[in-house]
Amino acid sequence: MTSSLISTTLSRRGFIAVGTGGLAALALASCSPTPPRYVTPTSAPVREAELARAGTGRVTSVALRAAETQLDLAGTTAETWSFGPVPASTIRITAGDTLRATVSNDLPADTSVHWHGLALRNDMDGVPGATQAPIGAGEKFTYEFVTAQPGTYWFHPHVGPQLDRGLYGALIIEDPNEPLSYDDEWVVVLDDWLDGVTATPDEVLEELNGGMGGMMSGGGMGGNMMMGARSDLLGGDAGDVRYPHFLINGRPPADPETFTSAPGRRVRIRLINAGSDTAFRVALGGHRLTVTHSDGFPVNPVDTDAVLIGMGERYDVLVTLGDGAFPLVAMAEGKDDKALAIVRTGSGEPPTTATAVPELTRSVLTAETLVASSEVALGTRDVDRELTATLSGSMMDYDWAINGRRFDPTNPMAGALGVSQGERVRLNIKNETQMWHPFHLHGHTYQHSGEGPRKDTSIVLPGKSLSVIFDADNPGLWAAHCHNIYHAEAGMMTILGYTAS
Ligand SMILES: [Cu+2]
Repeated sequence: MTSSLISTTLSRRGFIAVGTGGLAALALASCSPTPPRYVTPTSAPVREAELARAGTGRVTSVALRAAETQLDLAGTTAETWSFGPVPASTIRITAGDTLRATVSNDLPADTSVHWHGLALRNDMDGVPGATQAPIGAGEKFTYEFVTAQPGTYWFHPHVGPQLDRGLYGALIIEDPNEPLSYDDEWVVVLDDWLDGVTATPDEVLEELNGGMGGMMSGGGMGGNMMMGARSDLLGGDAGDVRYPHFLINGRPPADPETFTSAPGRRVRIRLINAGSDTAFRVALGGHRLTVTHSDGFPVNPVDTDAVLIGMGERYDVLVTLGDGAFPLVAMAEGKDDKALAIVRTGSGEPPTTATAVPELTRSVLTAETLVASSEVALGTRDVDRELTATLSGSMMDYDWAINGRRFDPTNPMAGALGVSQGERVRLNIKNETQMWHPFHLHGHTYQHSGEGPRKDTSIVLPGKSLSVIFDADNPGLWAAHCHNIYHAEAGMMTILGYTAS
């Protein structure tokens, strides 16, 4: 083994990785005779990439306080963790400006904040074990970075299954030269909820880690594992976890948010799936949706009746409003339940979850049909490097993995995918499991092969492969993982590392 040599090299550079189990040197275990050295989050290439972003110098400062709280779900009180309200107050900033977010951790546990979808400086990506030490209980950490690309993003912790609590919010990066015209803009954050109602996310993870085998032998009978969630759109098994509530902007259907506008007005709706184990099928009763953006990046506009949105994905849609009161529904795919908000432009009884929404079963858009706008298409260029991420595992042993390896936070670079700065990279994501996975790459917005959309999170169906292209232009160590938080925590995660020259 030469890993000790490599960890010596890295520790001499002053870099220490911190896993959830405690301090650990960043050991680069590898079977090859000369394992690669990777650029570290605090290295010169990371600083140079940030300088190249040429920000405006204007700074937007926000304070995020993570703390224990109570969420009122139409009469059910849930003890949870959040950044104030659920979702957190939306952060808005203009592209090119610097976001300075000071996070105070008043939780009884480590935490962090990951800025989902942003090509930001690596040391601000919020992944303990790869890009920073966790923010300990009682500690503060200030994230500061240039927001280069306009679009719909969001933020959440990257520690354990904390994502499945109330610790999330939208991050909207406005385009100073916005090409779309619309009268109103609404942020719609979808979530599956159980924290403080039926279990905590940590209890769910423990139950799932026992696997279906453990459950059948009487091990984990917590009743949070869901079997038989079926969705044709997702190729079969839709999810692992049973949720008592599905929320839009933190509210259940019995106490829905009402968006008020007027007939004929054009609305931009920014849809964000902050769920942990649920894909949603979203429609607005009585309306067609025009999809304009996937994961923050523009696509050639497409009209549809509904969109399918996996965990971590975002879609922007434009709608011209009719006259009346309409249900904005997010059907929990395969789980026989839904989230609801109300759009009101005129008189009429408020819709409920019982209101028929025929749009849900008409045309349902998925990313495969989208084409990137020409201004964000990556363009033709020879591929310099081809990488494969094979997704494996099953419900039986809950042994989710990438390239045959379950992520080990004490040895995060083991099995890392290496790239060199400046390369055009093809990444083939092969799903060899019997379940769909929303694959997410940090720090980059790849393009689905061919003319496909720019995205950072993509649904990969069971038994299928997805090929994506990206330019390795953001040096550092970047997590790549399933955005089912329970799959990621069980091991379906790896690191994309830029090799040091
Ligand atoms: Cu998964």
